[in-house]
Amino acid sequence: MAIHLYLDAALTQQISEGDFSRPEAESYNGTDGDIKDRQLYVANEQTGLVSAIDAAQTSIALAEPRFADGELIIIDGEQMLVESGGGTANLTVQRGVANTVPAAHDVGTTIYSGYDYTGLVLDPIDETGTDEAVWYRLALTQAGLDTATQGAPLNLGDKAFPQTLSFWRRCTVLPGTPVQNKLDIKLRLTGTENPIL
Ligand SMILES: [Ca+2]
Repeated sequence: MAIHLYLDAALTQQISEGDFSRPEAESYNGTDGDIKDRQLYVANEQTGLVSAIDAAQTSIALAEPRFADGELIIIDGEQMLVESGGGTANLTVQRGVANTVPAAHDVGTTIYSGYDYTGLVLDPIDETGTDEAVWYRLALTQAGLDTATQGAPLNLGDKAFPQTLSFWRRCTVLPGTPVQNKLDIKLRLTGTENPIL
């Protein structure tokens, strides 16, 4: 999916996917036990346009290397198909796809992965050593953590492409465990990816 988890509302710190190269990790005092809450964010892949484009040009420059060949992207309501250059900051695109109209776009305008999502669900999973997924609670608000069930999935619902969703996680480390940098619990995000109509 062209949707990611981030540590910050500005979406500059993307959490790694499938491995722990950039984990959502914190250090805990396991001797006395420790509880830490953190707000996290869910957003479509996105970046800005480095220079203005007219309604016809098929080469576009991105502020950050993003997107993949064959992916739909959207800027101001015009959808484009990435033909080549995916994963780099310079894309070759097909303009005005999916019955949208090619138009000029200003420098700095945000370009999103061109998909909406329905039925998004987050699920804490732990496949490393002992299963400690029950150490995590998830909720839409920090107050909601108090009544959230340990290890239970969280329903995030639907998300349109420009929306950023947020949620909270609480990690409860029991007393009498080693002091640790807790990073082996993954947050699995599932849902249905839909074209923008
Ligand atoms: Ca574990």
